[in-house]
Amino acid sequence: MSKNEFTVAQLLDRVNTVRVAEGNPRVRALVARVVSDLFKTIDEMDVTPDEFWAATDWLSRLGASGQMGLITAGLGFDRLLDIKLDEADAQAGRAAGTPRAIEGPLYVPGAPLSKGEAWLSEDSPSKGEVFVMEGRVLDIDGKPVANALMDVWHANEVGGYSHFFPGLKEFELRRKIETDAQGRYRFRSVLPPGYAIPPNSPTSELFDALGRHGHRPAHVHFFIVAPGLRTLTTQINVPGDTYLDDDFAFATRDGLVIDLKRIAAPAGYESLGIAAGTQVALSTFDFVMQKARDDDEASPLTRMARVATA
Ligand code: MBD
Ligand code: FE
Repeated sequence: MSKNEFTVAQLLDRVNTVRVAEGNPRVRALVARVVSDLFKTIDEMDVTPDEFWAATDWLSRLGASGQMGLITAGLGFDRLLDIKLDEADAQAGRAAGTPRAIEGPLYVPGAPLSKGEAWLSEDSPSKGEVFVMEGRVLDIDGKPVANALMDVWHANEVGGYSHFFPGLKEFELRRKIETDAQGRYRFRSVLPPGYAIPPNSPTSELFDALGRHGHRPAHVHFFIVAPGLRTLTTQINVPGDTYLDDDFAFATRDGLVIDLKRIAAPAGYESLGIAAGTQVALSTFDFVMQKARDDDEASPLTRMARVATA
């Protein structure tokens, strides 16, 4: 029998078993599974060499563009991971508190920190309705959480996020707010519109080929950390958006579409630059955090920071 002439099955077996060292068993098992599935896809769907090399070229361009996180969101992987966590929580009888929602690829660490409240659009040319969101951070027993650290970030009026979109200031529409002694937070910003994937990019290439749009409904991201509590990554949605139930990232959730009241502001918001009588879109929303089962669940690290320290 020849040592160097293979059938597909023999080649796959060689690829998946050849080694000179132990390596990492988990990585070995995962790569073996993925390679096996791809061999099968190529074999059963008669993938041509041109199709295969076009796919690798697209992946190379995707990596170089920094848009990997758009593709994982748009193909449902971010939401899949959340559904898996929700399922584990339901199994463990700990499905409670504010629902989690995807972090997305557009978080940036290091936003300015302030106590109790923040003005995300202060010193920024961002346009839009004056938006005020306020409430408390609570634990699942309803106890206010003082000194919780809340990162909040969202897009500007054209769907651009600072750091990723040209022309915005470094931390424009990004802040970190520490809740006060009563667990309260509040912020002023501009009400964001939706987001759309960049045109003429590896991401738009794929979604065009799939006949899909690349729109996310208007949303605001949150990442909340407090000692002993399970870190909460979530997102609120602005009601009424065309894409509310048709998010390209599949990340809208019941319970996270806020109520918005268009009112004339009462007194008490002057520190956010809002004189009484100013028209504002106001939302009151409490975030409810689970107890952490271990230190890892209370980790202050966002998803890519976790990878970097793993
Ligand atoms: C976003 O604003 C976002 O939140 C996600 C998940 C993907 C692309 C843009
Ligand atoms: Fe987003």
